[in-house]
Amino acid sequence: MLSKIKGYYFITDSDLSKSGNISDVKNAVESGVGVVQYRNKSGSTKEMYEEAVKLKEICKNIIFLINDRIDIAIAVDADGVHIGQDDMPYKIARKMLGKNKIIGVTVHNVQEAKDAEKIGADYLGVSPVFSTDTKPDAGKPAGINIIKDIKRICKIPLIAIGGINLLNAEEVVKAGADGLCAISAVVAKDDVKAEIIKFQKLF
Ligand code: 3NM
Repeated sequence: MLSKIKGYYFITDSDLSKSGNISDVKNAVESGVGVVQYRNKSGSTKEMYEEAVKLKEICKNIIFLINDRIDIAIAVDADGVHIGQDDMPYKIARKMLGKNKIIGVTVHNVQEAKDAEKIGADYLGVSPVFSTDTKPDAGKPAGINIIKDIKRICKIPLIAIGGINLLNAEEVVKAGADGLCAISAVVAKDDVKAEIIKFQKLF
């Protein structure tokens, strides 16, 4: 299952989306992505649960992850979660989810990457590579070299995120990223599927 964590990695963003998460995720699945992460920072728990149920059905043949909300992941039997440095600690998340679920961890530097791999993370989200308006609290851009530095010492898949678009994505892939996520460069566009396919061609 982990071998699907590569290439273009889709994350929902209903604030930026033109046609909504359900339509975006259908497009992502149709364009052949291996993983979808449901990220919702504003909905109620009930709204999130109900949307996650629908998205999980659409993603039944690919990896379906939930951002941050371990309770929602358990409730809908998602394939796993993606957690940040300020979310539930990895060890507790693992205890709650069990050993068979996927846990990805956001890291901002080499030390966090080493720690996440050592503790058992299944993949790394390296962020923010470039400056982003999509996540106002993402922090200072790490720059392209962070990908090379982490790739040199970590074996688990590395997904780059933050300010990635079609102008800089090739550089991200060349630096060694196994996958990348570009939210605004995809979700805010009229033809989500066409944009995803452009990114997938880089791998
Ligand atoms: N997480 P865009 S940056 C969801 O730094 C997310 O952890 C980040 O959006 C992090 O591709 C980010 O539009 C948003 O820059 C990325």
